[in-house]
Amino acid sequence: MAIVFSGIQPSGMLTLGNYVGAIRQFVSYQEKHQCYFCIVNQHAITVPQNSEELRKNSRSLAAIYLAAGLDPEKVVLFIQSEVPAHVQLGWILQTLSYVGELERMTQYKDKSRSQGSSIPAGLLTYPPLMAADILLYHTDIVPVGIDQKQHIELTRDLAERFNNRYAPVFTIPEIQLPKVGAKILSLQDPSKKMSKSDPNRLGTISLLDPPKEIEKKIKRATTDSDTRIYYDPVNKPGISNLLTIYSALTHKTIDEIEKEYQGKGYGHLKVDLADIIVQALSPLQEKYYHLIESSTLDNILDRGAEKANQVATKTLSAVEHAIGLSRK
Ligand code: ATP
Ligand code: LTN
Repeated sequence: MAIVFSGIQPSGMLTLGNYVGAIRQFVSYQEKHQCYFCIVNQHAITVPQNSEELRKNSRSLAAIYLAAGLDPEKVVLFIQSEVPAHVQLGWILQTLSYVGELERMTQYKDKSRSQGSSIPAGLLTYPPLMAADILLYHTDIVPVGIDQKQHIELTRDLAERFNNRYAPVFTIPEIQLPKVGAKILSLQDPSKKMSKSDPNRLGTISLLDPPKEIEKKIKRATTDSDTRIYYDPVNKPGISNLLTIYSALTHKTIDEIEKEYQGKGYGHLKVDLADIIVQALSPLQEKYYHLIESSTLDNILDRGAEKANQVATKTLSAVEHAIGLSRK
């Protein structure tokens, strides 16, 4: 059975971008693959976090994973900091990483820009920790949005570097992007991706937004002065983003949607799209509010950490043995 691993940072309430680009893909793997899904809280602290918020967001992300349809009997769901092998292997992979290749990561460049002159070193050394997350589980497939492509390529390079230098311990993982919606854009600034830490809430649809909020945000989404509805991401990024969301949530092709809206205005498309999003999110929201109150969440996370620890410590031992860090 192929092994799947992915992680999401508990850095705020998830967005429609996280849903289409990541979580929805996760659910499709659980029947036929061995899946590990992680709440990567140690990645989240690469930028300042409030401790109460971080705790709340981690729990909330666990509830979202389950509300989206992940079955804890089929997948291993756990919190990164409860499996110490992640930082242990992360350190080892840092020693194999070159500062130059880490400095070339676009997520590092983007996130360090907003940190002024005090850039946390963890922002730079984030990718070897992400590589550790993936490599500990002998992962074959990593479902993510396109913004993570560069990190997955680095993970593959680090795995190969280790295997060549020491011993063939690691599986080389493959990235898996969604067919539609690998990069959902901000509704306010379609030159940027929709992001859960974007302070402009109008640009982002949160998975817990009530229907009125969704309608308002879609209605105010940036479009252009033309009135025709067609897909042209260069000249019409706003409307193209709305078409992408529409297609991702209905499984209609962009072509089919363009035909359906021939001769109709943006307002028409926006009203229908808001309704499609509300319909897609309402079952998830209902399950979420039920789960967040229940104590089963803690049991699931405890069991997840236990299973993840079993696999991760074994891989870490093999790595330490290959390097000569263990006594035997
Ligand atoms: P932050 O704003 O804190 O950096 P984020 O919203 O970018 O967070 P992550 O936790 O970094 O979210 O990403 C979780 C997963 O969601 C990753 O697989 C990422 O590729 C995917 N993802 C994030 N934003 C989008 C988006 N706008 N479109 C498609 N996929 C996305
Ligand atoms: N870097 C990712 C989050 C992440 C991840 C992972 C994704 C951390 N570890 C392992 C896939 C596999 C992000 O910023 N979205």
